[in-house]
Amino acid sequence: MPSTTTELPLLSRNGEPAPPVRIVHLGLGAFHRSHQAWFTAHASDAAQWGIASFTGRRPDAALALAPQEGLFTLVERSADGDRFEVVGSIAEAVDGADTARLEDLLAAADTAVVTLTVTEKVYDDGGPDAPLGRLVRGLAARRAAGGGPIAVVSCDNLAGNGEVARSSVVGIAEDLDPGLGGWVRENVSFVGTSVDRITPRTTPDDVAEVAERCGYRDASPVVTEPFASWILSGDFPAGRPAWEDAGAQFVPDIQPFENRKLWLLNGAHTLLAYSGQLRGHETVAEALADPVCSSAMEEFWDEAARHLTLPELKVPAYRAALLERFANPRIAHYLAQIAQDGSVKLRLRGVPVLRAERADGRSGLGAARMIAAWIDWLADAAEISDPLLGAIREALGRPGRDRAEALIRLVDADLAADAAIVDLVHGLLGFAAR
Ligand code: CS2
Repeated sequence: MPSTTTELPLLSRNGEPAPPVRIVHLGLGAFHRSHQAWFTAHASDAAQWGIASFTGRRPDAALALAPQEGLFTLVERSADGDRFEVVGSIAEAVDGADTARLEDLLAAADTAVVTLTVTEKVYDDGGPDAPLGRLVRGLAARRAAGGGPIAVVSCDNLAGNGEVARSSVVGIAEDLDPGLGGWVRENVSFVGTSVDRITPRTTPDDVAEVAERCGYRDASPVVTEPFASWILSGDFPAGRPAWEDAGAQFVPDIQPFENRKLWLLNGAHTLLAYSGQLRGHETVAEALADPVCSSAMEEFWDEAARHLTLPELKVPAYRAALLERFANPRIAHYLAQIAQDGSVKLRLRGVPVLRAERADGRSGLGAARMIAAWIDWLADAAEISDPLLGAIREALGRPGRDRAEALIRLVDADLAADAAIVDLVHGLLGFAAR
């Protein structure tokens, strides 16, 4: 065994070819690798499906993966220990600024699928240099080359992500050229999905552990939980990998599944992220062990569950599984990471439950508590990362109930116009105080 990590060989394909690119991905991050790249590598036809994965704002992930030929180690971390696996489905790791490569690949008839993990907030960003603007220019190249129909698969945590992607992409295409808008409508299938795999940030300790346990150097391993779920709904006009071999489910109607995931998993995350940090916790597992946080979570779950009525959703079993996943003592999932972009996440994770509860004549206390925890956390936070940061700061400058109302307005204007909701949220402030 060499004495230092630098003497170890770099992870490599050892002359074996990478699978041919037939999937283009935008948003090369850890979640893409633990999820879509892993599902693709586990399809029975994996040898025919390579991914060209493009970074978003920074090229770092491409710079780390390119020297190791797109390969990376997936560390599946369970309560009992770690399992290591080299994932080979990423055939090319590309700097997102390389739009010429993106356009070439999208123009190619062999490219059948585009997957997206661009984060929730990006779907509102119609700028030409934003990821969806780049995608539209790639689709223009496909139209010009006669590349044929293609599927776009959003893997972001948004209700109706397929439809949201469709309206953003069609809107940008139409602004560019009405003919292109029409082509997109007719040739691009927007597939809706619900994606799930808890994937915290990789730490330097994880990199060192892979070197020690695997005997090679990997600059960019990914750590994830054993659980993985992918539920999809829509057409793939140019084909797709046999993802069902890896456990993906294809359903006629995605919405109930997406609501279950967004409300129960992501909603609980958001509630724990704010209430937990207010109480001095750093990780999901720590917050869960605090009865103030866990009882707020259960209260919110009870509300959400009233609107998740399809028997196939198996809500009690799903909740039990979540408790186990969140408590995984070896996954350090930082609350600060989840707390980012709160204005967007609350809109998707808490507001629909609050509205549904009120429509049924109930108070929506559990969902209101999620908003209250956010407001308290904003007032206390050393660092806030949110697309509405300027407006948040302005609202934080106001006193008492006005502040609550201004912040609620950033999440949902209708809620802020309802005095009873503002009073409810305002009255809940401080519930997670230490
Ligand atoms: C989390 C998600 O950061 C967050 O907002 O709620 O990334 C969550 O871990 C994934 O959706 C799990 O599948």
